[in-house]
Amino acid sequence: EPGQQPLLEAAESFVRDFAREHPGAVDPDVRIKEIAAAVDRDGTYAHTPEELTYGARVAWRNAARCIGRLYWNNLLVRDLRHLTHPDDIARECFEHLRLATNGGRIRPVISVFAPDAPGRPAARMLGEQLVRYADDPRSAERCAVLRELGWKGGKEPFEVLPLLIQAAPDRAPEFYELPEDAVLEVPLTHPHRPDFAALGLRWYAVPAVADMTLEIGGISYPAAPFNGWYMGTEIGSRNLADADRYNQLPAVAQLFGLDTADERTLWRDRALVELNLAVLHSFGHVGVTIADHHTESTRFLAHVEREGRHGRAVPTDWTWIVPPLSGSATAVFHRYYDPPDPSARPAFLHRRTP
Ligand code: HEM
Ligand code: NRG
Repeated sequence: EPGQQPLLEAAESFVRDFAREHPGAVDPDVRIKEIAAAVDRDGTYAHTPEELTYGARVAWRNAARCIGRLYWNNLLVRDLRHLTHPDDIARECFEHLRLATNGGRIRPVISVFAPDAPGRPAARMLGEQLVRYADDPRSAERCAVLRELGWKGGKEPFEVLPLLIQAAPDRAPEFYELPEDAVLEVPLTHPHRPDFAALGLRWYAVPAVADMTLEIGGISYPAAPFNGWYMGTEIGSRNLADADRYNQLPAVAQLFGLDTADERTLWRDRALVELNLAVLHSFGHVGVTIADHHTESTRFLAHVEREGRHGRAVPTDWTWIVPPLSGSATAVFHRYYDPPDPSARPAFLHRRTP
């Protein structure tokens, strides 16, 4: 049927990539015929567990904005394709966080729930990440939806928001409070300033992106939350520092007695360094994995090297890879990269959150 041409083409291209990178594992022509028959019968097809694992890992490998790709082949892939009900998805998201947290030794994990099927769009998560705070301006929309659904929380600073899961695009979402044992958090302290703790800052241990669709071989998995560990600058230079996020640079500057009346004292820059230092120090202090931007930059260049030895390009978005602190002092600043390829698949794709 002509409407299925793009799906079959995408599936064939994926199966050939899989076969090329797994010599001897499958005969791609046999597998492609099998898929064509399934698509003819059902309008869709199912990945084998091996294809799913490979597909999720290559989607990470293809993420042009991600500096953490050195470990793409170690992603732990949880095959939860049999789950469609929000209650089950919520329960397994809690378990995802426990597995990923691993007592502080963060493990990269993805949980893949049921894919979209013809005429049957799958469940999806509303909200950017599994863990987010109610008073973070980035969460305003999720907060508003939660309140409409009757959620009464969000009065304290750094309150963890419930998950919001929609069974289908035309269904009202349901919400689920995260159990305490699923969310590890780190109170921020500074290596030389005991009074830093009084700022009352904290952040969660596991960045688990929940609002991107994983696309493999023409199949869309809208509920496929994934996590690695944090790079310190994400928290210290952006989440807590951006004027439209927690906007903490003035408070940090005041604590350190910096002159904020004159831009040329570089009080913003000095406050950024102290805040970033506090983030790395605090995570280290409580034994939670976090990367500094110099180390993660060096790792990324090792990744580019190794991929080159395998004859693969590393499509990269310079503007996202260069860290938002001391860019030119990191190794990734001083070169150009293969351009991002928006048509590369498998991929994590942004979708509009309704
Ligand atoms: C983006 C680091 C693991 C997929 C990013 C960014 C950083 C980063 C710093 C930019 C984020 C921003 O500026 O907001 C890391 C580190 C990891 C890791 C240190 C440790 C292992 C992963 C994993 C996946 C992944 C496991 C998927 C399986 C992505 C994607 C983006 C991204 C798709 C782009 C997100 C967007 O467009 O909003 N990563 N990452 N990363 N990462 Fe990673
Ligand atoms: N900047 C966001 C997180 C985006 C993804 N970053 C990662 N991903 N490290 C923030 O919350 O600050 N990951 O999968 O590890």
